Amino acid sequence: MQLIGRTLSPFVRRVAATLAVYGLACESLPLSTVTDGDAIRQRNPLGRVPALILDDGEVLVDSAAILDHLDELAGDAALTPRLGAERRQVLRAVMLGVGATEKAVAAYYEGQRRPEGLVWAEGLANLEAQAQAGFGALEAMLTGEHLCLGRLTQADVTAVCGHDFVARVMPGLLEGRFPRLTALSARLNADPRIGGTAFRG
Ligand SMILES: N[C@@H](CCC(=O)N[C@@H](CS)C(=O)NCC(=O)O)C(=O)O
Repeated sequence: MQLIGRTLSPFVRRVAATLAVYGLACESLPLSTVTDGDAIRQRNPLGRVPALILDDGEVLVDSAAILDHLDELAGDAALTPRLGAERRQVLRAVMLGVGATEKAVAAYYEGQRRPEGLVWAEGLANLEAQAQAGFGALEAMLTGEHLCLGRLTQADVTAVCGHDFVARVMPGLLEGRFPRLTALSARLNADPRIGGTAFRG
């Protein structure tokens, strides 16, 4: 398998971390959406990362669809339970993490990638507030070591990948507001399977 994209992207990173937790071998092709657009579009017409190329050449796009496949490979060790109330609970927390991260990524593009003078301040503030509300909901859920089920799940992995992205590119958005999430990040990053996927660029 080959994973397309740099782990600066929280969506690429949650795939890379999940691969590592499952012990699945995968080559990394760290293409950047900023400088390698053509090469990414050859593999994903949307020009987005992550994409996962399977050994037979099939290409999976979007981290959710990729994780769905990896969970199938992992069987009972999957980080998202297969059925029922436990699955719903984990997926709710995963989607809060995904949603908060999507809003943070959009805020990053609005605030830091747009030409100066073309930034829509009200829209940016709204995106930041949405991201903070999502992370705030996760913070409120974090009453123990993990977000759900008292053990490591995809909710933890996704939340930490989103948190770490924001801590790196927009630290002001976190600014001590989410201490339990920050502590979860420290705990998960101490695990080399997850810490080893942190972007070092
Ligand atoms: N829903 C997608 C989101 C992926 C995504 O937004 N990737 C960003 C990098 S963080 C990207 O490729 N942006 C480039 C673009 O959309 O042009 C997923 O979960 O994989």
